[in-house]
Amino acid sequence: MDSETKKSIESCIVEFPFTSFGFAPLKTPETIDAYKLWLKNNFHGSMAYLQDHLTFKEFPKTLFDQSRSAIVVTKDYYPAPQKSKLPIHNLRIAEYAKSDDYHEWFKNQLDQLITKLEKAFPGEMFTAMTDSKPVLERDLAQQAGLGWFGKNTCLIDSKQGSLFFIGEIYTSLNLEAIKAIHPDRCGTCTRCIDACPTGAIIEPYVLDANKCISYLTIEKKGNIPEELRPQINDWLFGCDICQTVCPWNEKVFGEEIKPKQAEKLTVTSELITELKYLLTTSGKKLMKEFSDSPLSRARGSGLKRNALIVIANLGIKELIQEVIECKKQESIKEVATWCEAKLNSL
Ligand code: B12
Ligand code: SF4
Ligand code: SF4
Repeated sequence: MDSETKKSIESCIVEFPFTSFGFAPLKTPETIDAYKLWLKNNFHGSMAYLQDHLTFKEFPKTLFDQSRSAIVVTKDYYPAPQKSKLPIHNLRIAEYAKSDDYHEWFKNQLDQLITKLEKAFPGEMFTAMTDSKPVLERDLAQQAGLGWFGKNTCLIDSKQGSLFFIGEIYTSLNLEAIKAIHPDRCGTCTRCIDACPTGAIIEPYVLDANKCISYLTIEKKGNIPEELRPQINDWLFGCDICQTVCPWNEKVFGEEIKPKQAEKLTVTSELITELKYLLTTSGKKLMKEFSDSPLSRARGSGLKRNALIVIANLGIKELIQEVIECKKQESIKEVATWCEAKLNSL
């Protein structure tokens, strides 16, 4: 890679509000064996697509003809770069979900970057992705020098923390890394492992998704195992605990990031109104209202299921009638019955 190529790409990238970027040649990821073991142990739960993606992740050049390397980009999501129009402001949702869906706006920014790159490099191939194609993104970003794998499995940068998305552009250009591999700075710290309410980080760098609140509230279809429901506490969608306790995020974002998950939410009339809205609005209407938001990933029935768990955990007896009504819907009947029993036992 000559310095002209590097300079030319950099001058295209700096026009965008990205957090950091680097380059990585496409090769078998260093951590592919960890990925294979993770799948073998069924830590991916019902996310069967992660198994189907194995070959493309192991041999990245097979995903697109001509691709040889990747331009890897990160974008901070805290504070929210794009305020979403969600009718939810009081319930606890993961920070990344407070913006519109990054699969849209971040991907659009990457596509706009491609338009510039195509002008600068006519005849070369570029394809943008962010959590949208079979790419082992944390490994790729680590190879591009954009962070280290934390014990919570998130990629962390000592200046940016870990509250960022990863996106990449595969290209036919032959690019070499421009940044050194980031050293592991977890040291003897185990804060994320100790703070995880469900024990999902079963050992440093290994997460069992079956136990993770993020998986349970976003990805899992159907019922959530009863023994895990109390630990979900008041998380309606996603979970940030293993990141907000991390000293590297505290260092970047200050004390404000720390107490976010410390105590239960106060039950206010606004909070009750939001939960009532989730229970009484049809699944179809919820999907329409949340169409631009990451929350749509859980679908209407998933959001209602999560709301019922939050209601039970916060002991919101004011919503008992709405909870009983939910028993009429087959997909949430079991959790509504469980929630009713919890409220009645108070
Ligand atoms: C499936 C998935 C999930 C699953 C499983 C998460 C997981 N840790 O695997 C669930 C639904 C739980 C999830 C949750 C979240 N996710 Co997610 N998720 C993905 C997805 C689609 C695949 C991840 C994957 O391949 N997992 C497989 C396992 C084996 O990989 P891993 O856990 O990352 O582990 C790696 C390292 O730990 C390392 N490793 C393993 N053993 C060892 C041992 C040593 C010694 C070392 C050094 C390293 C090491 O190798 C592994 C493979 O590279 C990616 C997008 C993509 N295409 O890559 C986004 C992605 C990882 N998710 C992302 C985000 C933002 C989240 C959440 C923060 C959302 C939220 N707030 O609820 C949480 C974070 C939870 C957490 N602690 O990971 C971002 C992460 C950005 C970052 N800074 O790291 C990604 C990259 C999406 C994106 N494009 O931005 N996610
Ligand atoms: S996201 Fe929450 S539940 Fe999942 S590993 Fe982190 S702290 Fe545990
Ligand atoms: S909390 Fe500690 S162990 Fe966990 S990722 Fe952060 S620095 Fe590493």
